[in-house]
Amino acid sequence: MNTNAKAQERKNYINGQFSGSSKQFTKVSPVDGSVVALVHEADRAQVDAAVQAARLALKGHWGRMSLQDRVEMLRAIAGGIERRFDDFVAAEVADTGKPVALASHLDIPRGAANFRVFADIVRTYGMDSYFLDTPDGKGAVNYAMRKPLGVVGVIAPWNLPLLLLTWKLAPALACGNCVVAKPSEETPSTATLLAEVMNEVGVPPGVYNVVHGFGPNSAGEFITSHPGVDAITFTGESATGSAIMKAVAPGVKPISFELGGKNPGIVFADCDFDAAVAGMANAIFSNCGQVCLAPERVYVERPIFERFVAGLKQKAEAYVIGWPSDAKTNMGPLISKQHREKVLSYYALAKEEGATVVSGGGVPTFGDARDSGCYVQPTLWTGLPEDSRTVKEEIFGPCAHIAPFDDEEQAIAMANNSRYGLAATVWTTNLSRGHRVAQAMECGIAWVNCWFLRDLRTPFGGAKLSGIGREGGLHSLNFYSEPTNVCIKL
Ligand code: NAD
Ligand code: 6OD
Repeated sequence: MNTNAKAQERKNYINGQFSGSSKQFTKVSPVDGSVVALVHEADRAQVDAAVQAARLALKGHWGRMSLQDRVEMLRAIAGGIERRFDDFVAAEVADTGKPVALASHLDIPRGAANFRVFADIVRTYGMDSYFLDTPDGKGAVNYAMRKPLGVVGVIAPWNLPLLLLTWKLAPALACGNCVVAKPSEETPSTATLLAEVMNEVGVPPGVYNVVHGFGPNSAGEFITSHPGVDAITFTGESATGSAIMKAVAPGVKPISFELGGKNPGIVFADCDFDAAVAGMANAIFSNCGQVCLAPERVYVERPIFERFVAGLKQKAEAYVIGWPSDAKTNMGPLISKQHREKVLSYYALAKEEGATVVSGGGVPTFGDARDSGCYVQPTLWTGLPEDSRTVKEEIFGPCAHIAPFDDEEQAIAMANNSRYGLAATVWTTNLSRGHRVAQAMECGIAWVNCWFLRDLRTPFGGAKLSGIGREGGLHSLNFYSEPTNVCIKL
């Protein structure tokens, strides 16, 4: 697969039509700096048109479509993604530089699966209904029913572009909403391909609109401040979440936020050592560390500390960093030059703060076009105090600090000593301890002897700075719909 293929045009998709803009920006490959896409930035009028189209679609075909037909439409979208699987993989890889193997096994299959999962769940989605006794003996029937929220603004990040867009889009459509979506400026492509699929399978115009652009003073802000948008669902940085919260406050709109993390991994001396080393390495380094759930703080029980650090170092140094299309590659570049500067600033900061660099800490060199890309070395540190910025702040790169602990209570306290609360992973063969520690974690999802594994019907989201609300299964359907409580006196 050639990431240097001719640059693609990525247009907005409004009311079932692809529309260009007077202003365009280039999307460059993080692999070698070549231009991969020319992106049409939506102006305010185009965002208005997208919102207007979504409102009309709500009143039109989509609003009147039976649940069964909508479910069939969601399945058709999943099928459409699968039919164009190679196109989606190529587009995701070109934008992100992630290994083809990763996009083929995770991003694109999950993009399709999200539509199938919510097609299944929405079919059996029921609500409360009660019979009330009344003094006249005739009674009343009280039931609640759910309606779409209306027009939902979906704002997505760049790390798992199709997966995270569809994680919100699929339940929003399942509930009968229409959507104005804004993919990240770094990853405009799969959201645009999805528009082609929507067209191909006959999703009515206006149901799914895509507007390209940035956040402030661009499509992101035009959506969040738009009076015609009824709800905002957002995945991204906590600071962006805070800015969006301010923008939606005047309209008192529902929000669902999946935000940043500084996740702990806790490894007890009684763990299955090899499984824990492999599992933690995978959690820290997958997608070049650009996963909100990745542990950047690792706590290891003192008797196995040195051995564990050595084991992780060996794994870090075995990563094959390279071309996305090379089957041996299991680590790609960071998303952009700007993000690489941020990650490298933490590599420098860790040293200033007194870290021992166990592994990595720099930039790999290749002697070819990849030297113009955004690669960094997988990096591990020890020796930092818990209040150092490297241990406190989200870096979002392939790196982690490893610290020892002496007992369970201390491990829990260290893990919870964070303003974030997204995820935790605990490694132990003592299942009672696994339950105990998982339940003590101040976060939205706690794994024991695994990571990233979950049934999509369970709640997903974060505590503290890591988010507001939960999505997944019925939790998503609850967010993307509005109940009306009806009581009928008989
Ligand atoms: P980001 O917040 O910079 O951008 C996310 C999206 O918001 C982009 O589409 C961007 O254009 C848009 N945006 C930026 N400013 C905006 C504004 N003022 N108004 C409206 N839209 C705006 O995040 P990112 O760099 O794309 O993604 C990385 C971050 O996302 C990390 O912090 C990571 O932890 C987090 N993340 C969280 C989850 C989760 O499920 N909790 C999942 C993935 C990523
Ligand atoms: O698996 C998911 O549904 C999900 N929301 C994953 C988030 C990953 C963050 O980078």
